[in-house]
Order: sequence, then structure tokens, then C-alpha cells
Amino acid sequence: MLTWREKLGNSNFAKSVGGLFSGNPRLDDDLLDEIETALLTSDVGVAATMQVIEDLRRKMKQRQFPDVAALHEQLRADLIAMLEPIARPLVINEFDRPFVILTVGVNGVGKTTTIGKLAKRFKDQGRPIMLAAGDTFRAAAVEQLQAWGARNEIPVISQGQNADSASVSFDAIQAAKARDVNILICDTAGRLHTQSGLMDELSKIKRVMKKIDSSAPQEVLMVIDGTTGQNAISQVRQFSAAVDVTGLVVTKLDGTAKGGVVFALAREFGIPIRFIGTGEFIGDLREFNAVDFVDAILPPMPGAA
Ligand SMILES: Nc1nc2c(ncn2[C@@H]2O[C@H](COP(=O)(O)OP(=O)(O)O)[C@@H](O)[C@H]2O)c(=O)[nH]1
Ligand SMILES: [Mg+2]
Repeated sequence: MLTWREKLGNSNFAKSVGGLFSGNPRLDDDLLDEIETALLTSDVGVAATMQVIEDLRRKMKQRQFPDVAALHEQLRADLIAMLEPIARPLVINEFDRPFVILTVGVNGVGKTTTIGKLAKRFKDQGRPIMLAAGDTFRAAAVEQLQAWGARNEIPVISQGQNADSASVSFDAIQAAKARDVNILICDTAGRLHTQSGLMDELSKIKRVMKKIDSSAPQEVLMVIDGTTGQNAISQVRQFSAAVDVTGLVVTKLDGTAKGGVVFALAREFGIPIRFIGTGEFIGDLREFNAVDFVDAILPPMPGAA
């Protein structure tokens, strides 16, 4: 398996922020300005960027940095500190039967792909798992999940295209209870915050789930495309208003995604990032970890061991 750095090292963040340190820069205000610009263009967002730059500026004024390497080290520490509070893994209780994960997000962000990756991960942990084909909007979506379930010997509850998504979820929780399944992951159709009917449908799915189990869904997992930049912020705001998002997955951080959006999300919402998606293959899902993430997108100081 590729390392985090091999997967995330092509990000715009790695190139623009990391690149500043490779040219033997001088320790001065210009360097701080350049870091500021690089953070902003990597989607870190204004608030998170200001927080980092102000800390660096203050410490530079106090002559706390003997050299550029020391500033680099502080930048790394500040970035890690920003992510540490939201790097909280998804904990699944053995005794939740089922622990229901409701997957939500905009179209094409990687919901169904992430469900496949998660299912594989949980199955490998020996947990009995079931999927619900709640994206009833497109026939292909139901088939996509069914085919995937068949290949991996994971049961998929579905009612076909155009079925009521809430009713699929209701059936699925009942089936999961009957079969003593540990984890049920429910897919949903992608939607935009402007589609108020579809946003209402999400709240309805939640309400219907609660009729069977008042603590369901145990996790509302919102999937975000890491290449969408600052738009991700408004997506999370809108979905949170409709269904109270409890965890995030940021996908497509392989390739040239800017990567900085992770910091913007951390700063803006404080919602835990559970996993990151680093490719189209089944194994391309990593539990989010602040140190590994920062060390992957911020190259080490050149010349440092
Ligand atoms: N490069 C890359 N592609 C991804 C990742 N996750 C999903 N995709 C691709 O994104 C596209 C949409 O994925 P899908 O799961 O159908 O999105 P959905 O509409 O949210 O269910 C597919 O082509 C996936 O292969 C990822 O982490 N990295
Ligand atoms: Mg889908």
C-alpha cells in the first residue's frame, strides 16, 4: 500500500506551501506573506489561515525562530493542532444491533464508493454488516450497490428504483435487527441544498429510522469531494441544518486536490473527520489522523533528517 505521502503528496497544498521551503528562503515577513497566500490558494480558508499566520508572526516578532526550519516546525505544529480536535475515529459499539450509518452528500462526491470501502473494512473486522440501497433516484444506483454486495457477500436491502427511500431504510433496520447485524450502512441519493424536497426527504429518513430505534442513525456521515474547495463549507452547513451531520469523509484527496479544505472544515465546524478517500479502489480509505495527514501534505524541511 502506498504511504500517505505518496497518496497526498501531489496535492496543491504540498506543492504550493511545501514549495516555499525548498528554495532556501529567508526568514522574513515576505516569507510569511508567501505562506499566507499559499494557504489561501490551497483552500485552507481565511479564518484558519489567519489563525496560523498570526501565530507565526507573533513568534517571529518574539525571535522564537532561529532559522527557517524552526518556522517550518511551528507551521507543522499549528496545522496538526488545528486538526487534532476533529481527528476522532468512528467508534462502533459491538452491542449496537444495528449501528446505523446514514450516508449523505451531494451527487458524485463518492458516497457509494465510500460505502463499499467501509463495508469491506468492517467485514474484514469480522462484523456482520448490511447495506441499504437508499439511492432510489437512479436505477443504476440500486444496481451498483446490489452488484457490489453480491460480489462481496454482503446483503443489500432494496426496493428498486423510485421506491421511497425512507421506507427502504425502515425495512433495512428491521432486517438488520432480525439478522442481528452489527452495522447497517444506508446509501442515499445525492442532492443539492437548493432541492428542498430532497433535503426534507433526508429528515424524513431520519424520523422513520427513529420509529424503530430512537438512537438511530448512530452516525450521519457526510461525504465531501476534496476537490470542491470552499464550496464544501456551504455544503456542510446546509446538510447539517437538515440532518445534524456527526461525521465527515473527505474523498478524492489523491491526485491534485488542494487538500487545504480539511483545515477549513476543521476550523469552521469541529465535526469529526472520520476517514479520507485516497483513490477509486476498495483499499483507498484511511482513518483520519492529524499527524499523518499534515506530514503527508507538508513536505519535510529540505535537509532535515
Ligand atoms: N480519485 C478518487 N476517486 C474517487 C474517490 N471516491 C470516489 N471516487 C470516484 O468518484 C466517482 C463518483 O463516485 P460515487 O461513489 O458513485 O459517488 P456518489 O454519487 O456520491 O455515490 C466515481 O468515479 C468514483 O470512482 C477517491 O477517494 N478518489
Ligand atoms: Mg451513489
